[in-house]
Amino acid sequence: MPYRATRQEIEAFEADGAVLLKGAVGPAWRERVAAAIERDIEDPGPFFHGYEAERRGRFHGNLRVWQNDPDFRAYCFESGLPEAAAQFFGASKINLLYDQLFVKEPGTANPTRWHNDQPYWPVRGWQIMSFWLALDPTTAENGRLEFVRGSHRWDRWFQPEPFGRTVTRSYDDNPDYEKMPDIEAARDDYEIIAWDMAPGDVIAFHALTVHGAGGNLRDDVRRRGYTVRYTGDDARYDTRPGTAKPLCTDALEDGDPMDCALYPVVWRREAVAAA
Ligand SMILES: O=C(O)CCC(=O)C(=O)O
Repeated sequence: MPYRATRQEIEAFEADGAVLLKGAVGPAWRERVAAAIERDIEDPGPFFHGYEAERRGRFHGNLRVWQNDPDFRAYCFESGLPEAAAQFFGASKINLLYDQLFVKEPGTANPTRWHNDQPYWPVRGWQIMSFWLALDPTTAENGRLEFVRGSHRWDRWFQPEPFGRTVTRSYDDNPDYEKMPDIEAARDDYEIIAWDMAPGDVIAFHALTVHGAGGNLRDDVRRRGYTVRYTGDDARYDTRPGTAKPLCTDALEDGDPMDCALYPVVWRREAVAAA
């Protein structure tokens, strides 16, 4: 069954830029995603961006994994999250932007730096969001996500930087972007929101919401997160500098609607109405 966002969840998303969807993903999907994660760790697809941890542990990151594994693909297309995205925006059409893995094995102390996502992505528009699925119990001790409440409405675009010291991927400078302030050093100046999560809980958040995560300081619990990102009616391909190269495509020109093989349409209101 597609997840049905409540009015309160939609209002919280609009006001805060992030909302917890308790138990949004059931055990059958979780099992399929968890098995696909192990397959990707064993034999990563081409956009692997993991790194050895500073002391112990290991971080496995990868993106566009839906193109390598039928179970990731099925989750992105059929899990009901596209329809949930349509509910959050009142959209008539949803495209898959991409999916991404963030696995912090026990003891991986590296935090996820504070950032907002849209500066990394070659897309403009407001209807752009992510769903971060927890596969493990996730708390402050093993790297739960944190969000700056309402920061999606700042209209501030922060210069992308690589995640993790050993990652060589770089981003072109964009003169219209600004440097991310040191939020960690001034946490009291921001209203930071976070939720402990159980497996199957999802956080829905806007592409401009500033967020980060702690390291996994537990020895006994993994922290497997799997994010799927969708765009709605007003999204247009954007060739501005500074975006992630694996998300750029020659199939689109600046200003085009997203529809193409890389960004497939995964939900349409008229198709649902016709059915
Ligand atoms: O899981 C993490 O540590 C980071 C997740 C994230 O930044 C995202 O999904 O946009």
